[in-house]
Amino acid sequence: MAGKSESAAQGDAGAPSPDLVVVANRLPVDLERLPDGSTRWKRSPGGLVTALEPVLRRNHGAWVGWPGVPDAEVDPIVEDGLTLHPVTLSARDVAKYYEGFSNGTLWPLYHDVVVKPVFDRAWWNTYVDVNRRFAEATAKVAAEGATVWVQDYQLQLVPKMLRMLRPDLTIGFFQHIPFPPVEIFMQLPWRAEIIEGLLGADLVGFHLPGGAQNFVYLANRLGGHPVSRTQIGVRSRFGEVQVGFRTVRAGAFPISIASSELDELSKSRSVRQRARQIRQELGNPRRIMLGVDRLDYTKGIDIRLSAVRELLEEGRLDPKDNVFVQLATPSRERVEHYMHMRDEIERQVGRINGDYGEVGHPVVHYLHRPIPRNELIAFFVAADVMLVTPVRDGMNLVAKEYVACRSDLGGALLLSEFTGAATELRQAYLVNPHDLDGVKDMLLAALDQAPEEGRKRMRALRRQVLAHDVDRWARAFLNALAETPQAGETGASLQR
Ligand code: GDG
Repeated sequence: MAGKSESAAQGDAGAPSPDLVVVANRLPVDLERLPDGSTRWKRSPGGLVTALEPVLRRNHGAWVGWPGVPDAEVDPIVEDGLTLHPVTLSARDVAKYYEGFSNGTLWPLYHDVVVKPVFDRAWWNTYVDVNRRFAEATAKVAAEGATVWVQDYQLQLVPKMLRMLRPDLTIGFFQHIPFPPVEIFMQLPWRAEIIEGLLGADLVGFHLPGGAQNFVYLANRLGGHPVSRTQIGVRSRFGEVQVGFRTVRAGAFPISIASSELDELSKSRSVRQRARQIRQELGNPRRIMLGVDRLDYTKGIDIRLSAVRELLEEGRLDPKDNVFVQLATPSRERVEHYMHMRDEIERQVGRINGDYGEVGHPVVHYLHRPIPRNELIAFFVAADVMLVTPVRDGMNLVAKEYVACRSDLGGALLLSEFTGAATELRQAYLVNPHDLDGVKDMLLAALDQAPEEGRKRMRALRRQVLAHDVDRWARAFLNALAETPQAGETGASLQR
């Protein structure tokens, strides 16, 4: 189908056909099932929605995604000129495509094989099937010559499938997690299919140049052919791969946060007050250490706990005037590795408190539940040292959020070198999370930093985070997509 389909001419929901379509595993709203069996929509404000909403609204945008509950057959909804198109997933789809192939195979494989990926053929078949349904749903709604932006590792086959259905579209893909080196990626039994899937896009974006390089190298081995500089005749900041008559570009677009919004919120009187109250509730310790993560084995929560434990054992950290708060959001609770990891972390927390806590004064305060946004911001404002110690992380937005919340120039950021954020946040206390002694020393250095040194570092970190916000990220990607060789006229005239 080369042209506009019936339903594309007039969107299913009665709105005009969108010139810009975002395709993501999840919609920016969650469907909630109430006890009486009825349903209602609840907004789920993530960074991606904040970044993309304005540009989507300027372009009669649409969003294609799963509403978050299985077997929900719901109609598209129109909200302020933005149409949301739900893709239905059955409970079996969720188990095999989402929990299985996405989070039991691709997630560990792309994060340095931290745990062993499971290669299951039935999971793969469902991944192909669900990707096809996302591609078909998108093909139905996009206007003639529209721009489509596909997000993340759950949908890597969509670019190729969509191009076959709608060759008139300009297609971009952004990978939010790392893209692994050849030695690791080649383990995947379906490696060629994934690379071919991604090569359906005109532009494939990654957080770091290394991810783009890995992709171009793999594409060369498994899919198309890289275009040499002499062939293309220009110096390009993008890697390029020739696929038949098409040229696919790959480049780095480090994602960020809505920095100024967070900066403002963190200065509000209510947040400041709550931050003071948090310190009081913690027993007015001299120093508060903080961790904020989805409970995921890539985030290195165990490493921070080991560092704190050893420092207590060695008498280098006084349990009377130091506390560590770990806020852990429940995540992927039905995936096996996540169940084990939760048990292990809670055992570590229990041991530290058993050995070093007092009644009414634990050393580690651990919450396993989602925290409201404003409460989280108050914790950022209260924390003296923020611990971000993943063994691998595509970017890590928490590190940037902490910095955006410190207009007082207080606090210190302890940051793993294995996060994407570490390439931008050079004035953080950088650590190799595999070197426990190094983490311990750096944690003490951050806790004991001289106030002037701390302010100097935080000022530099804030300059970076406030200047490079998520809006800039979205524009950079869409501009680069509009400049790709095949981008149609509609792509070039998108209101960015
Ligand atoms: C993936 C990549 C990449 C966490 N707990 C609560 C809460 N959060 C918010 C944080 C932050 C977001 O969730 C987590 O983002 P991260 O970037 O830290 O990590 P992933 O979820 O793994 O994200 C990552 C990202 O995609 C974007 O491309 O940076 O590398 O793995 O915004 O603040 N928010 C609230 N309550 C919580 O309890 N309100």
